[in-house]
Amino acid sequence: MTEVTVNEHIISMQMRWSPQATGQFTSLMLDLIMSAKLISRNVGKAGLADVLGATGSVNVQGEKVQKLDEYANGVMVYRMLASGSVFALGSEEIPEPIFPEDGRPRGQYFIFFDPLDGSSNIDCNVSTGTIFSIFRVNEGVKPGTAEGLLRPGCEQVAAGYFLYGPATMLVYSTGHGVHGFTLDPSVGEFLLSHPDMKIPLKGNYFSVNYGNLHSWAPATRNAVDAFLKKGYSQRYVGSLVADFHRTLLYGGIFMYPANAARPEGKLRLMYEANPLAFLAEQAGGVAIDDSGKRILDKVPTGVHSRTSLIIGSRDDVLLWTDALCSDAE
Ligand code: P6P
Repeated sequence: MTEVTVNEHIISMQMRWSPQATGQFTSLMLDLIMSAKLISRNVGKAGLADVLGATGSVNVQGEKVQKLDEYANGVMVYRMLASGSVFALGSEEIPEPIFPEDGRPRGQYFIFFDPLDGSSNIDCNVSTGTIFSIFRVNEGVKPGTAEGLLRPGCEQVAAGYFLYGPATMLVYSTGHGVHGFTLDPSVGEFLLSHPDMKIPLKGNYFSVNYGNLHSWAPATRNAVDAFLKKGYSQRYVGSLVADFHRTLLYGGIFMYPANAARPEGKLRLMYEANPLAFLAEQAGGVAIDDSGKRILDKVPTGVHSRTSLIIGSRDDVLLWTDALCSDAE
């Protein structure tokens, strides 16, 4: 089989779908890929170098910052700002968006990312990931404030994630299907391994943290239990990228409903729910919040807006919605 590198794939997609492109998006993606290779390298040697454990600080989310969070965020911020393709960037680890300094090259794209999702699992060698969401900046938006960046996910021009697992993978979409690449360490390249990914219309797995059972609303509990009654198997890694990747490949449903502690939901709209919802829909799946609203239609109120997330196979999300409504009757 002819081995296709991700660089070749991105350029072929640009030539096919955006012949008038300046190449700035391609350049941004290549800088993103280099960032992920560096993060993958450090995640991969976690137990052998002094990169495990927490830094002792707490981020804007109130979460303990792991040493690898800090490293991953530093690599992403440096390379995105140096790319010359970026108007602004927003990160889970940073309170407000960052803009290239005056006089530095500024591009037409802005990117939101979770530099190392699932990092609380890193010390026990569970898969983690980097999730990214890319928008084109609108005419007239001035740098310096988040105002022009808070756009609904349906306006993303690209989204994806890097999965640092037994293999390091990149799964991304520019709105023309979902494509998966696996890093071949022997050549240091991401090679096309999962062309045109489609999520099965129905799966046999449901993925939820049952530890939140007693803080769910009765309708939520009823909807989650519907999968138990249907004989689905439960899988929950506790690392969103890993749980979503399994759902994308095998089908099924991932649920993080609102609960008493998190009435607006736990996951972040801009750099967790939106990019995965973009991929899910491109792969023939569905992504809603637990009130049934399409994730990609939700207008963020802030860089770190949170949402509930119900995402996966079309028929399984329908089962959730039916169960929720049947309880309401
Ligand atoms: P809980 C990891 O911290 C994360 O943001 C996602 O990767 C993951 O899906 C979720 O939180 C797990 O949350 O409350 O089940 O531990």
